[in-house]
Amino acid sequence: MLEKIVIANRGEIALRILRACREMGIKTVAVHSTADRDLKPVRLADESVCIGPAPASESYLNGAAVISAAEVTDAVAIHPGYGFLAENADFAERVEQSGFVFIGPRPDTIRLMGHKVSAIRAMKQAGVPCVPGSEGTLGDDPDENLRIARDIGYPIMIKATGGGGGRGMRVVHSEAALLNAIGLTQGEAQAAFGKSAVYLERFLEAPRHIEIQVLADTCGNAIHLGDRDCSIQRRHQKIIEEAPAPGVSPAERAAVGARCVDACLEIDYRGAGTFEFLYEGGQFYFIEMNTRVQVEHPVTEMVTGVDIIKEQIRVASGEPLSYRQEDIVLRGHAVECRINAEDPATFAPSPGTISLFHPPGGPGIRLDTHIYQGYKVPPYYDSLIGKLIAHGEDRHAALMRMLNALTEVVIDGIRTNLPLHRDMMHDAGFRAGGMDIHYLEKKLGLF
Ligand code: MV4
Repeated sequence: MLEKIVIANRGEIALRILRACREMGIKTVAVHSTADRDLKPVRLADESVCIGPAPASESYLNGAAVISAAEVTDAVAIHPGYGFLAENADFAERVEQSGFVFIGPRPDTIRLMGHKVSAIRAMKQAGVPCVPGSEGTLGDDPDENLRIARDIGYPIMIKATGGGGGRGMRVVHSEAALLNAIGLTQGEAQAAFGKSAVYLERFLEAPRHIEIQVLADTCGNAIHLGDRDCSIQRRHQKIIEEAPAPGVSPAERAAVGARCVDACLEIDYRGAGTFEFLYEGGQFYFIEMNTRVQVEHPVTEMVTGVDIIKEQIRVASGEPLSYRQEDIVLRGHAVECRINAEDPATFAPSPGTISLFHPPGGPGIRLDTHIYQGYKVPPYYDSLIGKLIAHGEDRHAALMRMLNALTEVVIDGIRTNLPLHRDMMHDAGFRAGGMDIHYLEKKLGLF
């Protein structure tokens, strides 16, 4: 088993990884910026190394500094968490070339999945259902592009291969608008990502965002841990996630999960991964794969009982997964509310000192957070300060526990989105379940 791990992240996920290491008897090294000296995981880790100034570009995104920290502490592996360097194939490659274990997929896999067109091609090849679309990126023959679009059918979405987080996308409703829209999207993509390549997909008007969690080891095993519904989002930031996805039958889940497992075996996947789908009209359509642990992994942990971080570490050390597919049984329902340090009305970041903190508790309640009373939320990083997770025997029980916990929790001194979460627990659409990706923005009046 890996003896000492560098945790190349901050905040709640650094603490989550630290706890998994502790349970496994693995020593920990926290790396941190000058702004994060008082971070809880830094205080709790066996060792810590300051890797640079506050801006992430000079600290948490500085791959050479992270690898140096592993060198000076005699660590054997690096866990990247999510964000920052987690899906940087060049970083993963340099970690391995420097003689350390990268806790994640092989660099080539990260690269393949990081390029959306190659990811879709690989998944289609492996039998994963994809959105009807162009075979690869578009060429510069207008007649050919019109023909491709006609075969797909309107409305169509033009997507830049270099895009992400909702950038570099455009919807076209008719053939008359296609060629101009392709040119505009290519121009914007060139300016924003340095690559003008675009591809086409049938535009799904009101899908849900449902994803499948997978785990694969280096001994030839791959399993899925069911699905998560992440449709409650605003401007591509997920706000509430849950597992399992409401209204998806066990048979549908097993079928799409099996396609994902087959794809993992086909591409020789390693570690934890997420297949992202749009779900509309009872069909799953693959859009992309994430090669990291995700923010919302706890809802899957609550309904499966699997510790996803511990499995990542086991697999990275060459051990087989602790579970076979038949061991995975979903129990009850789990919901996660992302708690952000932001103004509840304007969504503007709200850094500052937490003057009062009362965490919630009770059966089925989990709070993944690095905050404490007196902690100063720095202004340099994203505004996620914690994740409140409620588990119950069914969805209703989980929501009632969540509402209780949201009522109990006190975070004073900064503004948070807790009022939005409290409101959502009473929202008729959300309570009914199965709302689409536009639901929250429509409710907030953004559309
Ligand atoms: C789509 C789509 C509709 N049809 N693709 C947005 C981010 C990127 N990762 C994929 N996205 C979308 N792709 C087709 N063919 C709608 C979205 C989309 C979306 C997807 C998931 C979660 C939230 C979203 C919000 C707006 C648009």
